Amino acid sequence: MRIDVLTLFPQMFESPLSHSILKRAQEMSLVEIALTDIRDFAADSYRKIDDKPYGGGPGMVMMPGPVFDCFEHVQKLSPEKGRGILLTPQGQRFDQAKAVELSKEKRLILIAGKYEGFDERIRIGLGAEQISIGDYVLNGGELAAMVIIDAIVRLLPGALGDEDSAKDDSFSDGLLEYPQYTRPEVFRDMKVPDILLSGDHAKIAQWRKQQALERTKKWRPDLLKDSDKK
Ligand code: 6GU
Repeated sequence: MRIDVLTLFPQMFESPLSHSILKRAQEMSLVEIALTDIRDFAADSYRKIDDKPYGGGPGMVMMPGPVFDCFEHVQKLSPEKGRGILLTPQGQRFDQAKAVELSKEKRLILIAGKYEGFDERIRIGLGAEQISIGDYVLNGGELAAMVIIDAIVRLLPGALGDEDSAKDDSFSDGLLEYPQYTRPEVFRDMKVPDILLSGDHAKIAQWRKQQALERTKKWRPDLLKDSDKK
């Protein structure tokens, strides 16, 4: 998979991309992540990429020229056309189902902008879908892009090492994850449930399913309502 990110702050991505699973997935060539600075496509020597909104109002709006030029340049960097995604709080909410869907693409082109917004012609002209990571406002799309990259890359076959570990995650079956324990058997008077020490794998699987269901009911009943609708 190839992921291109168009951003005004490519350096923000350095640390998240150079640690842990994201680092290893790139080293293993499961994913190639390329960052392009939108400011390199500014038309003037001041490297201006935003301007005051027509009609007045606070903040600055990203100009269409640099984003279009940057997008068209990036698209040519690889033969695969790619699925364009605009990161904006007005987008469709990102969730695990979306992560699974996007993890099957050959190429994604993520466009991170300033929170005040994009000139409307960017959305219309690029025909990109809009994605938000939740109902709150971030200063820009960069952190959202990193969240999306992280959620997608861990789903790529081989990324986690242990093939089964993504399947058991919270949300992958619409439920929260069952409780996990490791050594020691007793910690500050809290004991690991006997069933997990029993060696009875069928009973353990049944117990885990039950636990997952109970904690979802208690902590995230909205998830159960969602799954009724499907
Ligand atoms: Cl994708 N961008 C911004 N600026 N804020 C957000 C967001 C994206 N998703 C949630 N809040």
